[in-house]
Order: sequence, then structure tokens, then C-alpha cells
Amino acid sequence: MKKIISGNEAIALGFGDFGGVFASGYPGTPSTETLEEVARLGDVYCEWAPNEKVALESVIGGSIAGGRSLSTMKHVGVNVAADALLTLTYTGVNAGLILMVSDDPGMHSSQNEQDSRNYAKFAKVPMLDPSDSQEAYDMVRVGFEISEQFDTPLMLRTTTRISHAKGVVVQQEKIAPKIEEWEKNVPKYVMLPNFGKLKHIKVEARLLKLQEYAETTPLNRIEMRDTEIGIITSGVAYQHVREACPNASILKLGMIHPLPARKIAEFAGSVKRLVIAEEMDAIFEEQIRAMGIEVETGKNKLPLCGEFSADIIRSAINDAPPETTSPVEGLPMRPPVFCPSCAHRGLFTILSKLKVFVSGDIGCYTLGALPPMNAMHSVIDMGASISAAHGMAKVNAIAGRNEKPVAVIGDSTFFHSGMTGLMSMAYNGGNALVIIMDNRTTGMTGGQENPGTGVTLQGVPARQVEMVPLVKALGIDNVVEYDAYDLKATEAAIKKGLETPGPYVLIDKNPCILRYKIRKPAIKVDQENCTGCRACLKVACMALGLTATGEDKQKVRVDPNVCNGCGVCAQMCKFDAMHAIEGENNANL
Ligand SMILES: Cc1ncc(C[n+]2csc(CCOP(=O)(O)OP(=O)(O)O)c2C)c(N)n1
Repeated sequence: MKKIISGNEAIALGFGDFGGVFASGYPGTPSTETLEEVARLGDVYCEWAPNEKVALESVIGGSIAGGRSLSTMKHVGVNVAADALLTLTYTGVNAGLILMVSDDPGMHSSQNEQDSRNYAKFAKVPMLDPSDSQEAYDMVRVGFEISEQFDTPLMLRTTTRISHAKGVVVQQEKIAPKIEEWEKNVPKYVMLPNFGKLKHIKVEARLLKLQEYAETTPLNRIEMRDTEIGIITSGVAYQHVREACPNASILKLGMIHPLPARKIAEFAGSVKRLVIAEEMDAIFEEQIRAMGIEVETGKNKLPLCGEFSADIIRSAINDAPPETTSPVEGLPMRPPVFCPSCAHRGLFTILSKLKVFVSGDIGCYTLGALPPMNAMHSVIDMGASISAAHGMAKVNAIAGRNEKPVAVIGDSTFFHSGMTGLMSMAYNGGNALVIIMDNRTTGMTGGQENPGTGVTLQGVPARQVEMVPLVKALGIDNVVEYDAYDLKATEAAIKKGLETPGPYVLIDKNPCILRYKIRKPAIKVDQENCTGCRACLKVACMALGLTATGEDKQKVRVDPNVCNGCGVCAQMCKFDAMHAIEGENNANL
């Protein structure tokens, strides 16, 4: 059967078709849809874990117990799971284990642009790099086979364009899942130093065997065309190379770690000019140069940062300036803003007013860093808001500065890795105000379930973690709920939290309006009362605009199709000019 699907859907389909038994991951663009699609298959077990480390460890357990297992995450998720990965490579697997990791060259929706191929080298595990949806699908099958044959975890890497672009996939016959024996094998699975030492030797030997496999596997293929120029490439870069240089010879690497040294030497020897076209780091190039092979074009001409395009490759190879023009000039900037009636808006309106230092985190609330709020002053990685605020407070105390930092974090991020930071703050006598925006969803990545939503990935009702008892159990005595839609109450709550010495936690429990489809009557502006002072515009809501320029001063207008009636703008109005239109409901959000 033929289907037109994305790379993420193809991997999910492959998991269902090639004997997949257990899948666990944590959302993160561009990987998220993979596990959501596994859930849609309906007949394969899958779950969201609270973070990537838990996801990978659960999958390790699944493999040890004998089921083919898959873990999905974005590139930075592997940093969280790396502790497990770097020892999993020693234990090896029972049933096949695939770690799918999605890189984001160009940083469409990520905090950094790290290249996961480094992890394959670091962990000494095989890595596959599909160039389209069909390959993504097929590589799940061969990935499980390699994992089982070589007793190794396997990394299946995608990039944004492979994860999200759609292509034809010819489906193969389904392989029924087969559960292996669950055996107790202490030297294999207990990584005490004495067992670990022996395992390290095995890992190095395995890598040599994998290298031999890489020499002969059809995953790495030479496409001989014009011998004037030969290009070594993989993944999405292969598609750009084909477009840019349709007549060039290509060594297309599908298995990108370990590299097939003999095949590379054979290819290099058969072409006059050798080009290495790899997005992001110079992983192939460094290894190929270390093989003593001369490379004409690599990172000397191709960028280390951002995505490739056919144009970038063409101009590097031909030493010519790029043909593409820059985006149309003169267009107004449209920075992303909070959704109309998102509860985060109320909080950041007040934080912006109070001009406190806000140690931020990763989620929808990160938009509070942008104008006009400008109310978030550091964002590092998931969970860092609380631990970083703790460090700031300690140094402030040493410096004699009387300023208490504020940490802002969402529920999914708190469950992911904020909890441990808060426990440390309680334990180490910290002094920060922590604000948890508990909107009962993982909003930023599209509203996934998490331990607070009361539902699993497969739609089964679940135990719902309660925030207040959890925070108290971590050692925090001052835990107060507040309503971020009520600006006066929010300001008072924050001031109290800042004045009270020691750790203080505020929790807003307003749900995500998008995820829970909350509709309220729109706000209407009384044009007679509106003075055009624009105080309401400070809340940065896309439902607000200005009336047409005329002889009068421009006044504020509200688009009833966009407004969702939270009333935060109305609370900014000193002239009683903004009111809800009772009984009316607004259009779709
Ligand atoms: C280590 C890591 N994993 C995953 C992500 C992707 N990601 C960005 S924000 C976010 C969740 C945000 O949810 P929450 O904290 O509940 O805040 P909300 O967006 O709902 O306001 C995720 C999963 C990431 N940036 N880093």
C-alpha cells in the first residue's frame, strides 16, 4: 500500500509494522508527531514520559524485557537522556532498541543547534540518517535488525525537513511483534566497574564490526555519474545536492556512524573533485581528512550554522555568489505573542511593571522575554529557571544585594526537571520566588498530555499529579495559589512573595485556553470613554488594534473574532472604556 506521509509518521508506521512493542518519549519539535502517530496506530503501546531520561530508561527496560522498543526526542533531549545512553551502549540490548532523535538545523524551534551525530560518535553506537519518508520507514526495520544483530542501541536521526516534509511510502507486510525471553544476566546488565571494563572492550570490538557492516550495506550507496565531481552527503542534504548538481557522482551515506572508510576511499579515488556536503558540524569531513583523503570543498566553503539549500551548495561548489534574494525588505516584524486570553499574559504584564529579574524557562511563557513585556532575563534549558534563580539568590546574598530573583516555569517543565531544582532550593536554604504556570498541558509543543493532565498519550484516564502537595513535599512551606487573570491580585501575590524571606512558590491554575478550547465573550471598547492613551496595548494582545487615522486621536479597537474575553486589557484601562459583550460568544480561536 502507498501512503503520502511525513518522516515522523513514517517512523511511527514502521514501528507498528516492524514488530514494535513499547515506545516512550518526551515532546520536542521536530520529533513530537512520531509518538502521537504511534498512539494513533491504536494497537501498539506508547506513552509520554515526564522527560527524555525517563523515556530512554523505560525503553531500556522494555528492551531488556524482550520487546522491540523506541524512544523519541528532540536533539536537546538527548542531553537529558545522555547519562542513560552512555552506559546503555555498554549493556547492549535484548530486543531491538531505537533512539529516534530529531535535529533542528536553522533552529526553527529550539534553543540551540547541536548536531546529534556527535552523540553517535560519543556513545559509539550506529546511526542512520534518512533522506525521505520511505527511507525513514525502511530504516526502522533495518535499525531493529542492526540493533539485535550487533547487540547495540541504534540512533535514528532526522532533521526538521525530513521529520515534517511528506513523501510517498510503500508499506511492507507487517511483522508480528515477538517478545524475547526476559533473562537475568548480571554481567550484561549490571554495570559495576568490573563488568563495565569488559563491556568497554566489547563496545570497541562492536564498532569495528559495525564498520565492516557499513562497507557493504546498501544503506551506503555510490551513485556514479560525472566523475568530474563527487559529493559525499546524507540526510536532507542529499536532496539539496541532487537538485543543485544533478550530474554529480554521489556517495550517499544512510548509515552515518561508523563511516565506511574503504568505500569512501574508493569513491574519493574515482572522482576528480571531492566535496563533502553535511549540514552543521564537520563530522564526516574531520573523519575523512583523518583518513588522509583530500577534500576540496567542505566547511571551508559550506556553512557550519543553519540549514542548507540547493543554492548554498551550488554557490559553494561553483565559487559563485548565491542566487537567492533575501526575504522581502521593509515588511513589519511580527514577533510571536501569547494567544488571546492566555493566562501567561496577566503574569508578564505585572512582572514587566515590577521590573524584577526573571529567570526564565522553556515553554509558551518564554515569549515574556520579547517586547513589549521584556520580562524574562535568562533562559538556558528546561528546568534551569529554578536552579539558576537559586544560584542568583546565593550570589546576591554574598554581594549584599537585596534583590530576590523570580523564576517562571510551566507544569510540563516543572515535572520534566524543575522539581529537583526546587528541592535543592528548599534543602540549601534558597531565597527565590518561583511562579509555576500550571496550565495543565505541554502547551508549547502542541498541548501534549503530562503527569498533571489526568490522561495518558493513548487517552486512558490517569492519576493526576497535584501541584500544591507536590511542592510542599519538596520542602517548600510557602505555597500560594493565585489567579493570573486578576492583575491586582497577581501584583499583590508577587509582592508578598518577594517580601517574604526564603523560598516562596506561587501557582496559577488557569488552564491553557487553546488545549481546553475555552471561549469567553469578547471585550468591546466604548469609543466615547477611550482616550487613546494606549495603556491597554501594554498587554501585547493581537486582538487589540487602533482605529483608522482621522482628525480624532486614534482610539483602541478590539477584533471580536480574535478576542477571547480574558479582560486583562480592560484592567489596564483607567477610563472604564472596555467591557465584555455579555451573551455574545466570539468566533473560533
Ligand atoms: C530537553 C528539551 N526537551 C523538550 C523540549 C521541547 N519543549 C519546549 S517547551 C516544552 C514544554 C513546555 O510546556 P510547559 O512547561 O507546560 O509550558 P507551556 O508551554 O504549556 O506554557 C517542550 C517539551 C526542549 N526545549 N528541551
